[in-house]
Amino acid sequence: MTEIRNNWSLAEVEAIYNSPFLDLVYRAATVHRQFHDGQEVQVCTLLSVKTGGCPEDCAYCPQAARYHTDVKVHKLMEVDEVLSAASEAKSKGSTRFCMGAAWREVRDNRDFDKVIDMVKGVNAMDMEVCCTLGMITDSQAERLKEAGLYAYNHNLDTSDTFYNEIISTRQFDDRIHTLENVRKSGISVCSGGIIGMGETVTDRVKMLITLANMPGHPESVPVNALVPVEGTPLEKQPKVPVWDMVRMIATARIMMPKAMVRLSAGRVMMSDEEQTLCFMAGANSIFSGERLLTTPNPGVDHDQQLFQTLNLRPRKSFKDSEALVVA
Ligand code: SAM
Ligand code: DTB
Ligand code: SF4
Repeated sequence: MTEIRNNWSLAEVEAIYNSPFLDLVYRAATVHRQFHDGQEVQVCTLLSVKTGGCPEDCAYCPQAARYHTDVKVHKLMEVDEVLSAASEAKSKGSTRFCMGAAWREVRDNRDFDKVIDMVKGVNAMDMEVCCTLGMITDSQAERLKEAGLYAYNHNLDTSDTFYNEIISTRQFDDRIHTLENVRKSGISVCSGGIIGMGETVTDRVKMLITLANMPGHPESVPVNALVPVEGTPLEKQPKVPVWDMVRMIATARIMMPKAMVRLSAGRVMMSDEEQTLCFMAGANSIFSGERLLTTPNPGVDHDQQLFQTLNLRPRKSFKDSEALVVA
């Protein structure tokens, strides 16, 4: 049986990432089947509850105030609007609902009180509720946990060494610190990154090692392909080759066998066959709906068709916590 490890070395993981393509996919698919149902894919929905106007300078992000993109700034949504979007997402088959805010960090103010009410409301709908709000302190994480937050997303995005090329307004260690606060509070950790920003394979592998060598692996690892947005410094980046996406997903799957590996941003640029390769390589979750946070995503109908073609079943919510209770 595959063991769960926290001592991955650079040379070893580079060798996995660079191994012959079909062997890599076969190995990842094998590990995937040891830990997951191969026919099950979780369908999640994202909602941008506070859009644009962000003070940070993340080079990929259309929501940074300093870049001139088409994103319209929108203040924090009202709780009832968010809850009706969550209920619609549930009716369309989503079992996890993730609310994103274009904040550098959470502040202890009325907006945070509102987010707490959103979390309580979505939790009461029997969906896994997730937030991505920027940096949080330990007491903010505890408050979110008490409100019923299931998971917190905070991506490392890239390696510690490449990080400064992409973001200057905060440090890689700030990200790690927030993830520690999330972990301590008992909230499920969601952390991954983006490929296609000009990083090397070593950067990709180093990011995965930082995640997989944590004392506990993140329960959820989103792998995003950069969606180049006009007006951002990365607008001219070439499309990520599907081969890279598959290698990244397969390597993440092999290193973190129990995690949900999420085929996240970039699906609009991929054919059905390309997405199928990603599922084969161990991806077992997608974001559904016309929009991610601000950029386009394949529609629900298209995804349902693909699920039918591949005989995939949507995964029900809280499966991980059930496994914990049984174990
Ligand atoms: N402001 C919070 C933060 O930075 O943690 C939460 C929202 S932020 C938009 C969430 C994640 O979206 C980022 O960490 C990044 O991985 C991803 N993201 C943003 N823009 C993207 C793009 N153009 N292409 C791919 N992923 C992107
Ligand atoms: C993640 O890793 N990808 C999602 C979710 N976590 C929050 C966000 C992707 C955002 C893509 C750019 C946009 O739509 O604004
Ligand atoms: Fe702000 Fe998050 Fe976008 Fe960075 S990724 S600019 S922190 S919204």
